[in-house]
Amino acid sequence: MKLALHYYAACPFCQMVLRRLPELNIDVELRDVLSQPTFAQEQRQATGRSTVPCLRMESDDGTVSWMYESMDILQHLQKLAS
Ligand SMILES: N[C@@H](CCC(=O)N[C@@H](CS)C(=O)NCC(=O)O)C(=O)O
Repeated sequence: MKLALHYYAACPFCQMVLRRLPELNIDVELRDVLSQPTFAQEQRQATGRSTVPCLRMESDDGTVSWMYESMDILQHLQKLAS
């Protein structure tokens, strides 16, 4: 499973997730959608939304799914980390 967090720095909901990442010790690629618009474009094409934070999850068979809501993302990452 490959994980990537779509975020931008000024977003407080993103900061909530970002702040917790070090303690979770889980490998999450950080994708700043403002400095890397192709990531924003991919997200919008896949989900029809551009809200951040958004967690991109790519399973080993290449299937990609997306998760919104900072609290849901945190809970999910906590589950994966434990
Ligand atoms: N309830 C959401 C709120 C997320 C949210 O409002 N994100 C803002 C940035 S701080 C956003 O992406 N707004 C633009 C949009 O929704 O298209 C969460 O907790 O993740």
